[in-house]
Amino acid sequence: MKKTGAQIICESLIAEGVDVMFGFPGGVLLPFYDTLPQYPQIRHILVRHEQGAAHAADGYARATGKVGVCMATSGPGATNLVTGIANAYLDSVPMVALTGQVARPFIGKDAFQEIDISGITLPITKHSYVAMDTGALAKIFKEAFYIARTGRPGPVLIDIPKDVMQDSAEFNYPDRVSLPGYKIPTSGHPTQLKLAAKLINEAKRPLIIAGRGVIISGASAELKQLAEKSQIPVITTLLGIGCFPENHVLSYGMAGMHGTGYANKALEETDLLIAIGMRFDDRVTGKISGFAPKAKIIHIDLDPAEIGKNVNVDIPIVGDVKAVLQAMHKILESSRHIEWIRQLDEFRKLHPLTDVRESSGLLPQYIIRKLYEATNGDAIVVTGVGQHQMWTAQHYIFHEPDSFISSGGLGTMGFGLPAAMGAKVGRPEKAVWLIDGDGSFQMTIQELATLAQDNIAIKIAVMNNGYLGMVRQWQDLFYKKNYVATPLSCPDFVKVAEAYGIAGVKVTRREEVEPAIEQAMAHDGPFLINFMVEPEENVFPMVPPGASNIEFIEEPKKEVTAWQRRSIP
Ligand SMILES: Cc1ncc(C[n+]2csc(CCOP(=O)(O)OP(=O)(O)O)c2C)c(N)n1
Ligand SMILES: [Mg+2]
Repeated sequence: MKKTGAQIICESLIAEGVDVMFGFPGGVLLPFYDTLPQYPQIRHILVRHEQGAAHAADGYARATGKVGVCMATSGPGATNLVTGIANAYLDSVPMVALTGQVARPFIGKDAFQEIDISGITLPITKHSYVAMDTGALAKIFKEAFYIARTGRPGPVLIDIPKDVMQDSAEFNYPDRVSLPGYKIPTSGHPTQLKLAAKLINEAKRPLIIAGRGVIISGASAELKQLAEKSQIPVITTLLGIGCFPENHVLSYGMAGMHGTGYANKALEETDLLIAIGMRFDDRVTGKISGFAPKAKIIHIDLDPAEIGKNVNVDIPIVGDVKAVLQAMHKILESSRHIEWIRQLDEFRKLHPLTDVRESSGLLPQYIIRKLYEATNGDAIVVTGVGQHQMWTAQHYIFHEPDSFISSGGLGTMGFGLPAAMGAKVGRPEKAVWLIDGDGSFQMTIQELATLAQDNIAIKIAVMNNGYLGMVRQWQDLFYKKNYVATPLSCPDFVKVAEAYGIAGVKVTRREEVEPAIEQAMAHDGPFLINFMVEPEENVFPMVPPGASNIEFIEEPKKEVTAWQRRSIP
C-alpha cells in the first residue's frame, strides 16, 4: 500500500517498538508533525531545546536498554542535537536521531536553515543516512535501529528532506537487514578463553575491573557468578557502576581519578587484572605507566578497536561480554583468595571514603548518603557533571545495572535534567532522582517546563555550592586558589521551579535534609530541593592529573605535598 514518507517514518517507528520520542518542530518537519496524530501509539514529548531531546533519548535508552529516539528540524535544530549525539557516542548509547532537511531541490544551495548535519556528525555517529528517496525510508529505518542497538551500541542519524516526507511510496517494512560489511563478534576465541582461564586459575591476586559493557551486554548475573566462583574482587569504572552490586562483599567500588583509595590500591597490587567491557579511559587509568604495574591483563571487549588502544594487554578476548563470561564460567576452577581479600579489606580500613565528618555546613556527601537511605538504594540516580557527580558515584550505593546514569566520556554539563526526564519516561514505575550541580542545572534548566507540561515526576536535588565546583577544585589545588570564572550566581531555584509550576524547598541545615527528602518523595509530581551546600568542599580521594592512580590524595592536607607543587600540563 502507498504511504507518504511521513507515514512511513511513523510506521517504521512503530515497527521498531518505539512508543515515545523527544522532539522539537520546525518548517521542514511540518509534514511529519501533520501526520503524527494518525499514530497515537507514539507519544511525542516536546522538549524546550533540542539538546534536551538528545539527552532525554539518551537517558531513556540507558534506563530501558531500548533505542532512544529524538528529532529536530534542519539547521539550528539539528546542530542543537550535536552535543547530545556526541554524548551518546562516547558512552555507547543506542539512539536514533532524526533530522529534517531542506527539500531535495534546495540541497547545496545554502537554503534557509540548510546545514550538512550528516557531515557535522560523521565522527560522532556509529552510522548515518541522508534519505534521498521515500521508497528507501523503511529499509533505512530498519538498518538504523539494527545498527544503533546491536554490537557496541551508538547513535545513528537519519537526515530526511522535507519533500521525501511528502512524496509517497509503497510501504513494506523489511523483516531482516542485509549488511555484509557489519560484523558483530559473538563468543570469544576458544584458545584465548583457555589461556585466560589458565591465568585466572593461577593468579594469587586477581582483580576484575568492570565497565559499562557489562551493563550493555546484560551480563551482571554472569559477572557475579564468575566473581563468586573464583572469589575475585570487583572494582568498576564510573560507567560500570551498578553492574556489580556495591553492597556485595567482593565489591571495592570505583577506581580512577575519584575512585576509592582501596580500589586504586587493589589496582596497584593485583597480579592479574581482568578488564571486562571497559575501554581504559584516562580518567580510570591515570598515568599509563603506573597502571596496574604488577599485573598481567586480560581484556574482554566486543569492540576490537579497543584492544591495545590505551593499554597493552596480555590476553585480548573479543566477544560479547555475556557470552564470554558464560563460556569462561564453564572452564574456570573454583578458587579462593583469602589472603588477597584480607589485604583489600585492610586497604579499605586504611583508606575509607570520608563522608560524614562533622561540619557546621551542609555536606553533599551527607545528603547523598541520606538519599541512599531514603530510597533504599532503589532509585535511578542521574547526575550532571562536576563534584556532585563524583560524590554521587562515591556515596550512593548502587545495587543494580542501569541505576546510575551519568555522562562519562563527554562529561556533558546539562545532561542531568533532560536525561532524568528520559529515564523517568522510560521507567515510570521507578523513583528517579536527579542530583545536579548549580552550574550543570542552569545549562538545561528550561526542561523544567517539559517536566511540568508532561507531569514527569522526577525529584531534583541541586547541590548548590555557588561555584563551578569541580573547576574551582582544580584552581584550588593546582592554580593557587585563583578562582577565575568559577564563582557562579544563580536564580532562586525554588522560585524558578515555582514559576514553572513545580514545587520545591530550600535546605540550609543538616536537620532539614531528611524531612525535605521525605517531602519530595511524598509529593505527587516533580519536586526540587535546593541544597545550599558547603561552597569550598573538595572531592577526595583524587588522583592528580598526570599522576599514577596510587598517588591518590585523601583529606585536604594543610601542608603542600609534592604532587601539589607539580606543574600541571
Ligand atoms: C558543557 C560543559 N562545559 C564545561 C565543562 C567543564 N566543567 C566540568 S565540571 C564543571 C563545573 C560544574 O559545576 P556544577 O554543575 O555547579 O557542579 P559542581 O562541580 O559544583 O558540583 C565544568 C565547568 C563541562 N564538563 N561541560
Ligand atoms: Mg556547583
